[in-house]
Parts: sequence; C-alpha cells; structure tokens
Amino acid sequence: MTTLDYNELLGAADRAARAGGDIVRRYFGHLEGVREKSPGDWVSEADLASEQAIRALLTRDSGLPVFGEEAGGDDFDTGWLVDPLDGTSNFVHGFDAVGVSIGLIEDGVPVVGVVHAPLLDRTFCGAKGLGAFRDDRPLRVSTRAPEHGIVATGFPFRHKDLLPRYERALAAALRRFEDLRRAGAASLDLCWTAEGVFDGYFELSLGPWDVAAGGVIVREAGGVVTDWAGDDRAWLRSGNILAAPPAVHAALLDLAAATDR
Ligand code: LIP
Repeated sequence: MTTLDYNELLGAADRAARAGGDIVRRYFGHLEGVREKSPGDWVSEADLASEQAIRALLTRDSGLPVFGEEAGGDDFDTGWLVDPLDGTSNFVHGFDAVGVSIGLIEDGVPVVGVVHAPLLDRTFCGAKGLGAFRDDRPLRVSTRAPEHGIVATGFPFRHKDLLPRYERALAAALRRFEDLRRAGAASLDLCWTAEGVFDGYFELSLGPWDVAAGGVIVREAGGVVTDWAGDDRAWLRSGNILAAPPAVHAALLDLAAATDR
C-alpha cells in the first residue's frame, strides 16, 4: 500500500480548484447553456467546463481516480470527490456565494479538502493532521454557547419527502440557537463553520462532493462532523450532516434525535 502525501495532494487540489474557479468567474453573469437537470437542480456551461479542467489537473498531478458531480466516475475508496460549482442556483441568480470543492477520500474517509470561492476571492483548505486554513490564516471553530450561536443550514428543496423531518429540526433549531442562515452553498457553509463565522451547520441528503472537502476542513479546525445519528463516517454517503464545534454539535445531535419520528 502506498502512503499518500497529503501536503503534495493539497497542492494538487489547490491548483485544480483555482483553475476551476477561473472558469466559474469568467462565466458569472453570462447565463448561456443553463439547464435544469431535475426540478431545482441546475447545471451550466460553467459547471461542465470547470469539472473538465479540474479532472485533467487532478489526474495529471495525482494519478488518483476522480468522481465529479456532473460527469460522475467509477466508485472508489481512495480518490477525489469534486463539485466544480457548488451553489449553482446562487450562480444562476447572480449571488456570489459559490464554491469549487475538491475533497480527497482515503479508504472512504475524507483526508484532504480545498474549497475555493472564486467570486469572494478566498480559498479554504485542510488536510488530516496538517490543520485548516483560509489562505494562510489558520482556522478555528467558534467557542460561542449554543444560545448565542448563528447556525447555517440548507433546505431539502429537492427532496420534499424529507420536509416533515426537516421542518421539525428547523423549528427546534430556531428555538435552541440565536439565529439561522441559509446561504445556498454547502461547501462554504462548512468553511464558514470552520472559520467560526457560523457556529455550526446541518443539512440532509447532500452529495458526497458537496461535503467531503468542507468536512475535513471543519475537523481540522477543531469541529465535529457526523450524520444525524452521530455516526462519524456515514455522513459522507448519506449527505445527512451535522458539523459544529463540540457544544453546538451536541445540541444539534439532541435536536436531530428529537425530530427522528
Ligand atoms: C447545493 C448545495 C446547497 C444545497 C443544495 C445543493 P449544488 O449544491 O451546496 O447548500 O442546499 O441541495 O446540493 O447542487 O449547487 O452543487
């Protein structure tokens, strides 16, 4: 078994994310080629071109397999999970909260992550044992008490069957925390949690490409990442995620358990 060099792979992910981000920036405000894959699920020329550029660079620089949101790929235990434009609805509406998200999983566990926000001009990264950073600044999750926390979330707008449970969680979260935010790009919600801007994050049924990179970044910033039942691996596949500093994570777990009816 070869050992992965996380530092080197972080460099590869960073180059690829910036290349994807350059493409996203060029297309912003030009909406040719936007189409709806399924209700509320948008794809644009920018997603496709960004993914193509990212794939080519990751393959050239690492030789590891790539699975992308748009073009898919083979299943693997060790390889790259890529969202070439996270927050496509934001992008289509001209809202600049979008991320290019590249996560590396090793034996099914996220170990390296880069989230580049091309329209906000910042890049978040993290790797197992190496810490988490926004550009060169180390990241740390917040220490606010849950009742003073502003917690991010995303609505399951494409999965109406999840609404009853989600609505119970949303109502409980509004009571438990000071306030909530819904910015529309899961990868950035996770990075803002790692940065201590948000005090936690919860969402249901995301894609692994939405959360792999941000999940490592939160963990390396001192946060806890699990699914809604507290499992620390299953969140990647189910996309049911709770990510927060320990005290807010505990509050989110209670709330998730109380709404599991
Ligand atoms: C989106 C997420 C967003 C979530 C949506 C969607 P996409 O990613 O980042 O937060 O609520 O369900 O998955 O599809 O724009 O890459």
